[in-house]
Amino acid sequence: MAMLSFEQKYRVRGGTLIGGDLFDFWVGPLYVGFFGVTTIFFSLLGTSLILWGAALGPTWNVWRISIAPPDLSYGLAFAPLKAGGLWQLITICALGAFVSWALRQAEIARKLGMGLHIPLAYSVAIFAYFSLVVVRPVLMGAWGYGFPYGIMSHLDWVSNTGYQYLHFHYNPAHMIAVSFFFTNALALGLHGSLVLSAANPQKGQPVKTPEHENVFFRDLIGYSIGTLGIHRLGLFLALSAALWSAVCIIISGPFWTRGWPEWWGWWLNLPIWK
Ligand code: UQ2
Repeated sequence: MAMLSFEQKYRVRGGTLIGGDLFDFWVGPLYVGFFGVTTIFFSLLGTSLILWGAALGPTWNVWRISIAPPDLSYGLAFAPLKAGGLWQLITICALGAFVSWALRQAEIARKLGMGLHIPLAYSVAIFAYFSLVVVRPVLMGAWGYGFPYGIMSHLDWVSNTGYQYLHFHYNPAHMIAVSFFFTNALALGLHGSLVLSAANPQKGQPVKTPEHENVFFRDLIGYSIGTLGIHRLGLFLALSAALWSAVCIIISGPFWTRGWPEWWGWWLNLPIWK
């Protein structure tokens, strides 16, 4: 439930990272701020460039529209707009919008006297994207190693890139990332179902408290991580999943060029087998 009269108390000046009072105001329920303006700017410009790229053809089928990065022959140089330059500008706009959004989160958190956990967590998602379209392409010497912006085309890129290393599931960092994603889904499943089951008791029964939640898991597995603990665990699992995903793609190419199954040769090559 929105409590605008209560929220009014917290709608105070200050906490901005740049520009002082400039843009330090609200429009309806939304805070504007310097980074609200830059978010809108990069989003509109980036979306316009995507539409321009789509208009260049060859299709308006939303599943097949794709804006490709430059050919590998352009290396790390700027490419002509119709030959990957649009992809480069769109990438700059995307990063501009994402980073603006993170800084907007930081300003709002500072206004409210909160910790910076939210912008920090969101920054890890930005880093996962950054590692795909900037870190790895720069380490490999060409923007052409970035992924194309299209619904089917980016899936094709993932499949092709995976097969270039024969069997990507043998990538040890990929194994760790996948394990974190699955464990994250398990933890959120446990948490969501536990909270809803406590908040929705049988007919005529009062809503239950965290004491009941603790007892449920102590009865079931002899351990409850607690209400604060489950959120710390969830944040850890989610950030770990994104960070290991970044690791698994950054090492593929810049630090390992053969098939990933072959990497496990280190085990067979141990001197203990001699
Ligand atoms: C819990 C608790 C919650 C929860 C959940 C648990 C009251 C509302 C889900 C149970 C979680 C445990 C035992 C950790 C499971 C570990 C992994 C790695 C999945 O105790 O406190 O708060 O939502």
